[in-house]
Amino acid sequence: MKKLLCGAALSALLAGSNAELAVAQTPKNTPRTSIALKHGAHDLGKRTDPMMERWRNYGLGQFLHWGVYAIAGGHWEGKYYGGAAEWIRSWREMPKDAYDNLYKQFDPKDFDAKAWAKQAKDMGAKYMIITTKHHDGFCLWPSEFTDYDVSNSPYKKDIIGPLVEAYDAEGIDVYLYFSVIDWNHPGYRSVLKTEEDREEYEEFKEFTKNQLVELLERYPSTKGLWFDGTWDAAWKEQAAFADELEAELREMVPGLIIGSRFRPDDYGNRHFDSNGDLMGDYEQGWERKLPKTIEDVKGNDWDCVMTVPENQWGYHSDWRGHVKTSFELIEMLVRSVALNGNFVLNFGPNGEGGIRKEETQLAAEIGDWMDVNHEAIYDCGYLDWEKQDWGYYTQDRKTGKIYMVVFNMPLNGALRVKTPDKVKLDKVYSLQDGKKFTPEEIHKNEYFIHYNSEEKIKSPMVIVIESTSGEEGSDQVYQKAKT
Ligand code: H79
Repeated sequence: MKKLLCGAALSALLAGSNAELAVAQTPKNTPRTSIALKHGAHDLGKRTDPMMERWRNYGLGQFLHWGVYAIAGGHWEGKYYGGAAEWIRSWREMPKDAYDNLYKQFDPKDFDAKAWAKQAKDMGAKYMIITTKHHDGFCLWPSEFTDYDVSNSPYKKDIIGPLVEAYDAEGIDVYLYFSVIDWNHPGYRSVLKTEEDREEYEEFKEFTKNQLVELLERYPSTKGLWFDGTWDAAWKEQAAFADELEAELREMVPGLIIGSRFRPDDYGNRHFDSNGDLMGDYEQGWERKLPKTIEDVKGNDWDCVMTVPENQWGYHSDWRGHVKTSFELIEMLVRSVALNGNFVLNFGPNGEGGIRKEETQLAAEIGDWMDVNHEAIYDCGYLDWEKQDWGYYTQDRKTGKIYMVVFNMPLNGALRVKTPDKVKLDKVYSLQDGKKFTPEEIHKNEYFIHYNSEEKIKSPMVIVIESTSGEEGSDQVYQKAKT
């Protein structure tokens, strides 16, 4: 430890007087409490205030990636770009200058904030995250601090305001996505190599702060900020700045929710500080991937953000490769909830502001399932019963009701349930039609719930268990074999 601190002090000396320049290398996941940090995690454990409780119980969210990249739609001069559509500016074949002039065509005739909000509501989303500014720097709100915004496009009008209003009206909480990477700002750097870089980056930091304050002032009903593009070496040096800025933003909106993807710690570690503690209100590292077990989430809140194709966030007119089905997405949603997380599904509207038919179809299918089964999602989380191959358990945090969400029905219709000691299954019934099941006790703490219907199951089915923790049953029937 002494060595590391000396290293930090030394690099501070070498880099100049500013302590925040001192990004020493520490191994990831250093055992906790070994390192004194000024800018590590400030509060350990989960937040329990009403705003965070609300966040925790959302279950399903919607992500919206929209910007001038939607105009290109993954193509430039007839050539297909296979990368993520919102990254097309970084493609060798597309001149930066051509990209930076796309905003002159931004005039989305089909944009209808209310229609988007209605669709999200019908899908069952409880919150929405909108890209106010992606890495390209184009702002979907009229910003006082740059000309590269929607007010200078032919559309002229604010996009964020109407979205906030429309989603608020549907009772869907709005979160603002903000990319710290900004390819348009002259002071932005991914690495700080020279003194001049550092000077210019100071202006960029001021600009970043101004824009964030501006967003919260303009849209005070914002529930949280979803940061992105914070992995650069330059940003990893900004522990003190980011820490102070985060505190200021939290001060502006009481209860504001910020995940682990914003600030680095004193040593440039991200998400988890040098002592292994989560920085921010929830873990924000589950992008296009999901945890497998409850151990993977380390007792933290978390969200998973997911694309419909493999890796397209912004609109790409030509999706290639596997496109996820509603069955797969519902499984991801249920797995997220079963492991105490939220699942956020991405939509990439096109350059005219229309939502493509594949996404509309998926939203409708998920919505149909949620109409019947939302009880197994909202307010639900992890249940400490042994996982079975048929699917996932979730449990309502308030009522204690247990939900079996069945994705793989056994050929014989016998769904195995293993309970902890002393648990009694009082009532077992189908969520869809209330039809009762009589569990067959096959061993101590082990049952079959027999699904015998001839009807073909078309979508994941939910069985509700109401249980009590009662007396231990007699052991006489279940004698262990001597072997
Ligand atoms: O906004 C979405 C993405 O654009 C952004 N975060 C989500 C929410 C993001 N995902 N990954 N990255 C940014 C890191 C960039 C990875 C890259 Fe690449 C690999 C950039 C260049 C190579 C992916 C593949 C993008 C272009 C090609």
